[in-house]
Amino acid sequence: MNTDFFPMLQSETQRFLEQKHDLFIGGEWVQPSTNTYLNSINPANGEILSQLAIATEKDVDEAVRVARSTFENEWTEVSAHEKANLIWKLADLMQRDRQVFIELECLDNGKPLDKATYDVDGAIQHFRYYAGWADKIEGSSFPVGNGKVAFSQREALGVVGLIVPWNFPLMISAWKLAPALACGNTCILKPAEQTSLTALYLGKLIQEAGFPKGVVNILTGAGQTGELICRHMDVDKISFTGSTAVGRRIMVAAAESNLKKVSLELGGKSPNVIFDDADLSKVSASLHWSSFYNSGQECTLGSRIYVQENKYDQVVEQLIKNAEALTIGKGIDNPDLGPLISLQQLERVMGYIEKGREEGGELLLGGDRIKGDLQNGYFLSPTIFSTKHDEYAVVKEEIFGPVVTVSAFKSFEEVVDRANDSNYGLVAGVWTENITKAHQFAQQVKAGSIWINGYDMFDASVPFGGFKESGIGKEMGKSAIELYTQEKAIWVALS
Ligand code: TXE
Repeated sequence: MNTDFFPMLQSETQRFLEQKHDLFIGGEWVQPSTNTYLNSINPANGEILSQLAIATEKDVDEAVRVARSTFENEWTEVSAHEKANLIWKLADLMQRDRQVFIELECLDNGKPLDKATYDVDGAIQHFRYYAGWADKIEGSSFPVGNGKVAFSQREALGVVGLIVPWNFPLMISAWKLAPALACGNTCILKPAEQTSLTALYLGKLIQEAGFPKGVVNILTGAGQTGELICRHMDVDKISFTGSTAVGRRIMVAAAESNLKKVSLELGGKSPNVIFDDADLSKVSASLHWSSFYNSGQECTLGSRIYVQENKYDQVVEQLIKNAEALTIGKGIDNPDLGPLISLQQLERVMGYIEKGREEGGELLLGGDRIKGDLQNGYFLSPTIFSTKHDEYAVVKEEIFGPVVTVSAFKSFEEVVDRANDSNYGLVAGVWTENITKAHQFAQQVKAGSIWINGYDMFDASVPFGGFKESGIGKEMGKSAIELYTQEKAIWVALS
């Protein structure tokens, strides 16, 4: 670890980085059974940042055993009010150590400091929001009559596996952990192998908050560890965010084991549509962010831009200008864009850029790895392709890097068809000052969220999740309560 890289870190962050990180099972930090660790790399300089335990089958078995026992014997006995207090206390501790989380996220993932701050604050908001839900999970009663009474209650599922990707490590952990706990489950959290530090630090605070041991267990490791959790016969549910390919494997694993419940938040290839009656000053303030936020590593990226033909040149010129002005650098220096997460991801994205060129896309900007001071990190310049065909791989497939395509359209009907011409259906953006047109678009486009005259609008209270191959189930809001509970109907015969 090169400490010159981050001379001004909080001492708590420094201390945490210097540790070798073990597994969190039954409220204790334990070595992995085979004593093997993986190196997690700082994406801004390619150097080793931390060492993470690899959880094996034996470790997964032990974590599930403890989680089951805690669920049956202790957590179920804790009142809903007390669960709410514990979750709220965890949020307070996160607030206290907010700066440590920000620094860890920024180093581990490469995020700019202000974007890491947004994530940490969002994660804290999630814990507070779901603390509020813990004692409000209600059932229904049904007017069956005929000398009978019927009502339902929502119960925890039991042991849930929460598998998290590397693009929003703490935020997505919170999206899953907060409702799972509020609903009364015990949890096995599996962060991504590239970015486990904030989840592990959260483990320290879970210990301090006083949750019963074994309510939250944190297993680090690569995909094999995730697969073991998904195939385990005593795990009741998997909540996964990641690639569509792994999402399919998880459904197979669930089907081939105990038919555990599965919810998936997968990829996207989202259309961002600009009509000629849009307020172009609003578009200009947003379009470079919806195209390149988190260096394009976000499932909601507005990666297919469609501009109505008579405003095409103007919008594209402004987008290029704004994208050129984006600063690129190490997250800790708070640029606009940080590095990609890994060399593998960089190569994958560069491969798409090459393919885009070969297919006949016109490269309007970027396409290059950044050299000079940043050459050891995984930095890529914002890249814009103008495309004439929607069949190009760069238009069809999720790239997950700072690469967008732009093309012109003539009519409302045409652009709705093109927006819907995708296996994905996560989100869609639309820009117009005509409220009727905006609502018609929202009705006709098949996506889980529609953003009108804005982009990447999120709140803990609003459901989020994809249509089509973008996923199954909705996270956030009241919807997540349904994801982490099951409804039991109870009948009474009165005579
Ligand atoms: O994701 P993976 P990767 C997309 C994006 C990206 C591509 C590849 O297109 O380029 O996926 O990224 C765990 N059983 N998204 O390969 O493999 C893994 O350890 C159970 C979109 O890094 O899906 C990690 O914790 N778990 C996305 C998590 O799954 C398994 C965010 C995600 O890794 C597993 C990330 C298995 N067989 C990537 N294999 C989004 N929707 O935001 C891996 N994992």
